[in-house]
Amino acid sequence: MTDTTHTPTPAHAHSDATTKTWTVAEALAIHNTPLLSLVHQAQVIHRENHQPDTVQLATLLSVKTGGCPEDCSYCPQSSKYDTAVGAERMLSVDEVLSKARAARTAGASRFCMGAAWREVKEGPAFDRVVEMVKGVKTLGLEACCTLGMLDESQAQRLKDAGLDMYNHNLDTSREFYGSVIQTRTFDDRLRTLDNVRKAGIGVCSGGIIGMGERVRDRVAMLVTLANMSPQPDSVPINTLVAVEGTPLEAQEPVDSLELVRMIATARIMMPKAFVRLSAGRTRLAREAQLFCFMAGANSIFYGEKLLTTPNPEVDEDAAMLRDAGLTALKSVHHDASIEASSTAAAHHFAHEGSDGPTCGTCDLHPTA
Ligand code: SAM
Ligand code: DTB
Ligand code: SF4
Repeated sequence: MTDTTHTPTPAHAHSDATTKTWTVAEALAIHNTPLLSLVHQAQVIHRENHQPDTVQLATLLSVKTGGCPEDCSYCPQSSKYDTAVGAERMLSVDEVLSKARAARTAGASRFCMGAAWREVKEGPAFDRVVEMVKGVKTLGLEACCTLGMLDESQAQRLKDAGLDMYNHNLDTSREFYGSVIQTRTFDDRLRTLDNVRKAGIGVCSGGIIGMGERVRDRVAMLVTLANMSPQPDSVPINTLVAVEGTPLEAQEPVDSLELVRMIATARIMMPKAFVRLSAGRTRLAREAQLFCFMAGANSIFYGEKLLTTPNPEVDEDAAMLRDAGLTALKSVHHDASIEASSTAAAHHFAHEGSDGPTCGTCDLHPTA
């Protein structure tokens, strides 16, 4: 049970949130604030730091699925567990760029490529990822990768190819980490994040709730992230997708209000970060998703699949954003070609649900 009996901390008390050293006690106090006061504080901070009514759309693609040697208890791609996901061949650069083009047409500004690897190894597979990154940049999209552990020179190679962001999640607290993953350590994760940061690539790091951790573990993870210097640029908050065959297959789903608390706490502690409402959206009614946006989430994974599990349909998301008057964020890098992609998003949302002959601009929608 969440303790909601103490006095809420006023928003202005966290004005130095990006540079202060956070403690678990402070984070817990924020997290356990009465919900409406918590969401109000988070929304005030959100508006001071971000364009309101705007959501970043990032499309994910698994470029190398399954057969991973790691034992992450939540993951259907681990070869240690008997799940419906098997080891597949790596996609070609052309296959990936065709998916990236489709994501741009649908209105995404960021394209994130994932591989079920423990770590990057020099060789043809990594060379191919480098080509994928260059190609995605040529399309005017922001490029993100999540490939497991990286050393400094590999991070530099990705940076030279144009990589904007690297996703590498802490997943949970240092204390709970060993209950979820045994084949690598929390410090291994921190080392890769340092290598990413040193190369000048944006840091995307967050975690998963609903794995059996305590609230204390959730906020301790946020404390580690918020005490990084600088704080991460993006913080994905996933709720566990309990996949059959994984050790966590029988976990009870997280209550959506717990997710709202986690997002609001992340927003207050890391005012400038993009807080991404990540895996688990198919279980959320759109009202719950909008409550997450109220609490400071301003990014989603957009596209009918995450890596191996379903995500809401593009049309469903487009309708939710349209009905709430939310627009797709233009690139955070303000590149003219990316503006073109978000114009495509605006176009997609405007046409969504309208009747009439096919639109001459995109061939996808009826004209308004
Ligand atoms: N292999 C790389 C790694 O672990 O960093 C990259 C891909 S891995 C699938 C990326 C992240 O997806 C994990 O760190 C975890 O946070 C998230 N993830 C994986 N399976 C999940 C699940 N069943 N539910 C929620 N999030 C999940
Ligand atoms: C993140 O935090 N969540 C994404 C992305 N980063 C790579 C992955 C979610 C994966 C959910 C399970 C699956 O689809 O396999
Ligand atoms: Fe492998 Fe990443 Fe899945 Fe862990 S989360 S098993 S490292 S793909």
